[in-house]
Order: sequence, then structure tokens, then C-alpha cells
Amino acid sequence: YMPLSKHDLLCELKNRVWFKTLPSTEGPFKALNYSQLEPKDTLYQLHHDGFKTCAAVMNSAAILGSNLGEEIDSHDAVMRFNSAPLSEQYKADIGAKTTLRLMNSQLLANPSYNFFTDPIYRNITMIVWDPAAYTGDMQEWYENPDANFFSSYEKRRKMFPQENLYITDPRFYWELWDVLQENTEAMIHPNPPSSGFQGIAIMLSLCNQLDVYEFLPSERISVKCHYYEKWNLNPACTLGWWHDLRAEKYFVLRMNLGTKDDVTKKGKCYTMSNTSHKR
Ligand code: NCC
Repeated sequence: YMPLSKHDLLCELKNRVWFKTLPSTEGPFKALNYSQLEPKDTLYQLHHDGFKTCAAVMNSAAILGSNLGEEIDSHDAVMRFNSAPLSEQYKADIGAKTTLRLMNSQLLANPSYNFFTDPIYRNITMIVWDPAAYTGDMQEWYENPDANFFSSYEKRRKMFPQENLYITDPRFYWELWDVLQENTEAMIHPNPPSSGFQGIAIMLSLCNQLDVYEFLPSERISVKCHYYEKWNLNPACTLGWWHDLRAEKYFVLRMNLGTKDDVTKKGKCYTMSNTSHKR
């Protein structure tokens, strides 16, 4: 085990981890005619010029009191995660702009998230992922996803054909997992990386500069889980359990080109990607 330099870690992510959406011409998705159903443009056709500056904003409660809203909104593109709300009461700390939203499949499968009615899921690019087996059997996955989201996807695509809603090809996050494991001294859990870490990898393929907020916890770190849930107290939200967040966060810290002060005061890490890929 030889720790890589900042630059080499970033190169590993850029060269070995390729974000891709569902192969609509493979297995069950071919039979189901998903190529008719999926958005006309791929994610990289849609955002073909890439972005100069991007922000990825985690759902951590530690962002409360940060007053980073304006700074976050000043980026060309902002990625948010899962059900992260955008109401007026949080605006000063988290901003109001969303360009992309990365969601796990629970958001579509469980009606309590109001995926079909909540305006936070409108007029933005959305990507949904579901934990599939490492072996990558698409038929098995379609028949037995972790959360039953395929029917919601199909319904939503028919409802809003103009919308840009994508499903992640599981091979993407397993490639990311491989790179994470190879660059972590200990064995990590054999589960897909968290939405935040997946989002960082996606944004690095779209952005020249990426600022990540409250993935590396700031000095506002607490047992509170999300900025939008007062009584969800659980240190595992920040430190990890099902997802190996410690490995993910240490990886991001090792790529960080910003100052120590930005991490402690703002919970901010930054990376430069120079070449945004056109795929
Ligand atoms: O909590 P979650 O994560 O939605 O968070 C999105 C990203 O922010 C990071 N985070 C969050 C809170 C915190 N205190 N510190 C953080 O660093 C997370 O690590 C994550 O990268 C997920 O990754 O999809 C996850 O989703 C939730 C849950 O499904 C959704 O919030 C919808 O309710 C999972 N929690 C549970 O299933 C109970 C979580 O394990 C992973």
C-alpha cells in the first residue's frame, strides 16, 4: 500500500471512474424499450460545455450557522442530495440554487418524500442510483432493486418527457468503490459509496473547480444528522456506518487543495480538475 499524491488521487478518479447512465440497450432495459423512455440528451450532451466552478453541498446539520448561502450560489453549478430542502429559513446557510440533484432510490420508491409533488424536484437535472450487486447482473437488479424505484422512474418519464432524469449505471459507483478501496489502507465495507462521494466524482467530470461543503466536517460538527431534521441525532450520519464515510472523507481530505482553515471554519474542501471531460 503506497499512498498516492493529491494529484495522482485526482487522476485515479478522473481516469478510472467513468460516470454513466443506465445502458438502455442492454438486458431488461432493451426489452423494456428504455431508449424510448430515457431523456433525449445524455448528461454530457446536456451539460456539454461543463462548468467553471461547482459546489457540492452535503446534507449535514453542521452547515447551519455557516452563512455560506451566497458563496454557494455564486458557483456556476450547485449539486444537492436526496431530499435536501431549500426553504427560506435555510437560505443564508445553504443558498437557493440547484443545478443537479443526486438521489438514492428511496427518494423515488417511498411516497413520503413527495417526489411527484415537491418543487425541489422540478426544473433541474436529476440522477438516481440504487444499490445493485457488484456482479452487475442487470436482469436480477431490475427484478429486485434495493428500493423499488423503477416504476416511479417509468411513471415520471411519461409524465415529464422533457425532464432530465437519469438512472446511474451501477458500474459507475463500483468503479468508484474500487478506487476508494485501493487507496484506503483498511478494508472498507462492500457497499456503494454515499451519494455525496458519488456526487463529488460526477461533478469532477463536469467541472473545472469543485468546492465541497460539509463533507469534511467543520468545527460546527455535532451529533445532529441533517440540517433539516431537528431531532435526528446520530453520529453515524457524519462518521459512517453502512457507507464507509471515514474512508470517503479521508480520501477527499487527501485531494483537498484548500487551506486547513477553510475546512475547520467553512467545512470546505476544494479540488481543481482542469479538464472537464466531454463524453
Ligand atoms: O444522509 P444523506 O445520505 O442523504 O446525506 C447526503 C450526503 O451528505 C453526507 N452527510 C450527511 C449528513 C451528515 N451529518 N454528514 C454528511 O457527511 C452523507 O454522507 C451523504 O454523502 C446517501 O448517501 O444517499 C444517504 O441517504 C440517507 C437517506 O436514504 C436519504 O437522506 C433519504 O432520507 C441514508 N440514511 C438512511 O438510509 C437512514 C444515508 O445512510 C446515506
